[in-house]
Amino acid sequence: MISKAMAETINKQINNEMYSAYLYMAMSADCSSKGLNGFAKWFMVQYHEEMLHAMKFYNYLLDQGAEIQLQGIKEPPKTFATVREMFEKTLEHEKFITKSINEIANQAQKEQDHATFTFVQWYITEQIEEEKNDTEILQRLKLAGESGPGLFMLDGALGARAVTVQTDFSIGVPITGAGA
Ligand code: OFO
Repeated sequence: MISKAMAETINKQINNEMYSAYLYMAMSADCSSKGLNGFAKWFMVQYHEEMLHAMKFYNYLLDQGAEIQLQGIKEPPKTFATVREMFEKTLEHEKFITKSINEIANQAQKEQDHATFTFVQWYITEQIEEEKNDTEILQRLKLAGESGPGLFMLDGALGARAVTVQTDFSIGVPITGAGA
């Protein structure tokens, strides 16, 4: 069993993760409307990853016998000036998520909640990957250029990204493990 305060924090984090999914879905839609189908796919794969992040927290609360309290999801921006702006906003958002994950770990330590502290380690590692991916794509955008053949090439490369995470949550979500 976890504390009420910890359940509140995790419920808030479910909302953060759902907003992440929503934000990347909005970016995917904007890329699609601009004919950038590779970027659109990359962001849609990211959407699935974020849904998994939300559902892992959701299942953790259920496993701990805590109450699920779903909150309203903020509206994401509809359009973005450039692809570079999307990735700058993505990186900025992921830094915010890293901070919120670290705060969960801090709270768990303070409460001597070893279960949550262990559980959140998966997210701490995941955030290294998230920030790294966005930083690398920003570097590639700088090298390739934001229009013409460079952008077209990068669109093709990012379109190769495939969904590798669990997308069916009716079967539960393991607390640890790669399916995760
Ligand atoms: Fe993008 O890591 Fe969850 O939010």
